[in-house]
Amino acid sequence: MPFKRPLSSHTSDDSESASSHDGPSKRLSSPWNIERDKAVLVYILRAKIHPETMSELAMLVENYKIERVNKSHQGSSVVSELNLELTTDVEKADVIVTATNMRQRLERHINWRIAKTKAIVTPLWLQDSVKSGRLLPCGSYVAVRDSEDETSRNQDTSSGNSFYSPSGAEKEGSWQTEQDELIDAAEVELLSHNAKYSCLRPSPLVCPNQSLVKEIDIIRRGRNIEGEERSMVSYSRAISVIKAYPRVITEHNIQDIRKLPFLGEKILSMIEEFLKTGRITEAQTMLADPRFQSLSTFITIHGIGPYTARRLYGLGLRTLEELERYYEVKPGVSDEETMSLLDADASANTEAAAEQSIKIGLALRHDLSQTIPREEVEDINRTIMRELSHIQKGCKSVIAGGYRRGKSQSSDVDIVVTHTDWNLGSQKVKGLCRKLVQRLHEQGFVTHVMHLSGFHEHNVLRTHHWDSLEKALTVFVWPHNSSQRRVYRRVDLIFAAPEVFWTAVVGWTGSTMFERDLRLWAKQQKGMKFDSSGISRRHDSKLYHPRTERDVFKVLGLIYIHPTLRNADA
Ligand code: 8DG
Ligand code: CA
Ligand code: CA
Repeated sequence: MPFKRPLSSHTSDDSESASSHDGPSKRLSSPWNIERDKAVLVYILRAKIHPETMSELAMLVENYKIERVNKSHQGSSVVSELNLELTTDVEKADVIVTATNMRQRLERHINWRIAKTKAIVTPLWLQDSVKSGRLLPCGSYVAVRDSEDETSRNQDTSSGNSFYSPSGAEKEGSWQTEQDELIDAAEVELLSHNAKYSCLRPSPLVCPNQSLVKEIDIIRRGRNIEGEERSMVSYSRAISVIKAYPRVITEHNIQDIRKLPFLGEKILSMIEEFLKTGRITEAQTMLADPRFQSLSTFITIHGIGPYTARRLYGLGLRTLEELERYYEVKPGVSDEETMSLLDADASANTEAAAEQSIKIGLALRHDLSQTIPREEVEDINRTIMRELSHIQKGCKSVIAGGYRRGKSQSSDVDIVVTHTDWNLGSQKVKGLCRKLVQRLHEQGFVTHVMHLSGFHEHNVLRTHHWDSLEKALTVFVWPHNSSQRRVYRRVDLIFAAPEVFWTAVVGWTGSTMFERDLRLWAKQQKGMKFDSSGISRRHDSKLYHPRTERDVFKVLGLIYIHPTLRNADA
């Protein structure tokens, strides 16, 4: 669950009026009830935390503090509001960070009477908060099950983070957004960072070796744009293994790293080079290569994949301005007849549609390349679900993608929708995607549709669960704030029948490598087929209809992994 924030926290005017109303000393930065400029005091309980991890956590706070102070002295306008201080006095602490998940164990070190007045969270909360530069909602990071109530009360009383608790009219049940599970520390302990499949490993958003991961990712990107698929997957695998490794890699523990899966001699020597120099020569050479630069830039445009990027490069094109001229696009202007897609055949996957999609992506690239903060992602979901409730009551949604994995900024919004009626929902969502996009267009929210696909008729040559998803890749804009410049956002809408809703949510939550390994695990270890639109058993085509996300993992014979631990990519 999230921190409470003022309803209109994104406008500076509102925060000013809040302070003049309440007086600055009363203005609260969060429901922790900590005054705005006061630091959040963090007590890290040593028990069960490896000494190395302990010092990493402490360093994390200290380095962050130094960076924040420096920025503030330099008069930077991006000084984070997150103000953390370590304390060794648990009584003074606002938050207790612990790897212990049992109340009895915690009580061996801290009096419960004191502990229960604090937020008690896992180390991941600290790592993710520092990474995102804000006090993250604690609900998903509750460490001790017994403390859930206390933790919620101590830091967090408001509605939706990755879910939205309807208020006012929405409470009447016309639509809802699903709540995410909490992290269960005991369950996380059952996972192993040595496992061969990333769906068996806990992979945090930011890992202790993040700068190494970023460097290797440059080489992975190089392989991707050149179409070297096998090599790209090898680098993706290596990255995913490092993402799950829980300690900082140093020259002293490199022997441990040698035991991890998928790290061949070449990668190991790159890691050694990185440890010595902070760089990998091959990555740096790539960054300096004009071809790498052009192709990397081209694939940032929606609709341009590596293959098209190489074709355009082959035509002598090098910059986005040259692409604009080639496609006869004016920046910021896109009055393509894209809405005609609404009338076109559902599977209009023609070359013309692909080119149209590139033209839109190119024209709107300045907006579409901007990331979207979590609050706006939630606003977009709320708005879309409100519009949907005018067409069909009783639907529910989950915001999937990177948002669900805990990213503070998303490049687009992925919303998976179904109907709450288990028996009749399938009929009720049929055709809804197209109707919703039509309505959103009429209301001025959707300006373009890059792709629209409907339910396919049953086709015996396909496995049947391919029939069950409807999908619209759209461009969304806030229509009514004429005082501000409108910003175009990419929004993916996915409609699923109730029986495949949770497989769709798992499939669209990612990350990409996590998904790849889920499919591989299902096939190699379970004789099953998994994709966003369903799970089936290969030998008799039996279909599974999981009722919860946990059920998806259970059917696949996997320990549940919280979405924030599915960050198996860089
Ligand atoms: P971000 O860059 O958007 O912040 O990160 P992301 O949310 O992880 O990336 P994404 O490109 O929006 O992809 C989200 C997940 O959705 C990812 O795991 C892959 C999956 N996905 C697509 N396209 C499709 C598709 O056409 N079908 C299915 N089943 N899954 C898809 O991106
Ligand atoms: Ca996304
Ligand atoms: Ca997406």
